[in-house]
Amino acid sequence: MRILLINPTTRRYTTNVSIQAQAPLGLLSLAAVLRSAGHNVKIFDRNVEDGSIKKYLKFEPELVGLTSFTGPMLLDAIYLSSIFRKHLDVPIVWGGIHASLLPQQTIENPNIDIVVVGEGEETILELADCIEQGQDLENVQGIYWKKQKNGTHKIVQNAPRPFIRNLDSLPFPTWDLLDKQKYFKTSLGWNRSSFAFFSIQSSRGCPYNCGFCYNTVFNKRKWRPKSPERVVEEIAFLKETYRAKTILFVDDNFAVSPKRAMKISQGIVKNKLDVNFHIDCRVDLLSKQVAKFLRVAGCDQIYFGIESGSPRILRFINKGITLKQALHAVRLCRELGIMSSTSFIMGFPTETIEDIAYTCRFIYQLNPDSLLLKFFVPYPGSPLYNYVIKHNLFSPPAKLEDWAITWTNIGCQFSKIPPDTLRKLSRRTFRKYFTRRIPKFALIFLLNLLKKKISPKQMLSWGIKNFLM
Ligand code: B12
Ligand code: SF4
Repeated sequence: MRILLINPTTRRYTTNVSIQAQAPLGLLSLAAVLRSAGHNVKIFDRNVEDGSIKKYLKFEPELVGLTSFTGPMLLDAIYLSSIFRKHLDVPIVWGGIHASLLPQQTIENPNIDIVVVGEGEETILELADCIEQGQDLENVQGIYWKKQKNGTHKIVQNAPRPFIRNLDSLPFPTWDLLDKQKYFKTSLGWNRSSFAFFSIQSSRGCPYNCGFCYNTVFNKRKWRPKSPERVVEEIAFLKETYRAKTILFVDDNFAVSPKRAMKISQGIVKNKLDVNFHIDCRVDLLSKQVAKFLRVAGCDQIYFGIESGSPRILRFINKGITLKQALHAVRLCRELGIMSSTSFIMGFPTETIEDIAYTCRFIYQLNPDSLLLKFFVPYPGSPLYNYVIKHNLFSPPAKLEDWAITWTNIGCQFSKIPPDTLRKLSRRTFRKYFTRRIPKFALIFLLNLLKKKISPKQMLSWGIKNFLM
């Protein structure tokens, strides 16, 4: 069966979310399973090949699948669904995080026939087989679908699908389906790692319960790891096949098991894989022993979600970390030569100007190598989403297309601080942080300029965006 999997773009609709093109790993994983079963799969990534609709219509797919995050990319996904619907009489299937968190509302959209809830490898395969053989979809677990009868339809919710038991059983993602150069060119990085990075998901889910995170509903607080051996094999495959130099682990929480993290590190060293890699880690999970193992194996960047410098807010969002742990983790990175990348979120419900002042001071004290300042958005499925609805701070959109939200267009105030003031405070915090690091950043900019990794125009626009606006 010919199957087209689409990664819709956010670029056309906003610049207010992180929009660098990254390979759509979820689709690569679905494609791998489908291809192993003999299906003919293509991937259309609108982030890197914007105007290629005609090319993919010519492929005449017999099933079109689209992925979804909450946010402006939904507008593109709806648009593309309508285009494919207009030209082809084939099932339009939605999956991914947004569709999984709000399946009923998603399936109500007239351009969508089937919604796959949760991880999609087993479901898409069963779906493709059923559709190819003209069978009914009654027994496919994990879907919402439109059952046609006498020219009309009714929405049917099938039984949920259990999690995949053994993630090692999944085939390697189909990187060969992508023009990798297109991703490498658009990625910007600030450390020693190569721009040409490959992503790997070495585990799924997370046992924690942070208030703003999708995990509680999507992964039901379960953490399911691939074995260290399998992870090392996947790195070796990317290295041998594509000469991969940098690996980005896109796990929700890479280091839930310190033992596994160390075993993966040992495997990388033992097999002389000679790669750099980046992970996401909670500050309370990074011990000196684990950090040393990671460093020796090539870890040169760790991304920490710290989120606030106010102990009260940390408790409110159920982050379960302390500022002391954050300081310790960042210091450890500095000591070992690992770049510390940190994220903070402003605008949580109940947050006050004093809380933001704590955050600002804490960032200054922490002095991480990189800083991402975001604003709170109540993503469906998160505990704080329920909180803001309960406290009448947010009315959830009634239609799929109205979920094209970002902090700038959401039109709500969740914290005690008016949005304009919050924006100003965020800029001030960033400037204070940045000013202190000017010598270091100037050097990095210069090196990036010399190596032609960044153009003077990009540098200028970055400066204007962060300092003049
Ligand atoms: C890498 C990443 C990015 C990359 C882009 C990735 C990409 N593919 O385009 C970048 C850095 C650009 C990014 C940006 C953003 N991201 Co992001 N990102 C991730 C991250 C860490 C990994 C995604 C991934 O590759 N997962 C691995 C694959 C295997 O899983 P998957 O994509 O979920 O796919 C599986 C299923 O969902 C399903 N499936 C997926 N698609 C489809 C399609 C079909 C047809 C079917 C049947 C099934 C199916 O099957 C797949 C295999 O099981 C996730 C967290 C996470 N661990 O998932 C956050 C995450 C997806 N991001 C998130 C957010 C909030 C953002 C931003 C808004 C951040 C910001 N403020 O700027 C932006 C929005 C970007 C946009 N396009 O709109 C949230 C999404 C919440 C939500 N409700 O949608 C997440 C969950 C993080 C979090 N903990 O909150 N992100
Ligand atoms: S924010 Fe990170 S630690 Fe918290 S629940 Fe989500 S993935 Fe887990």
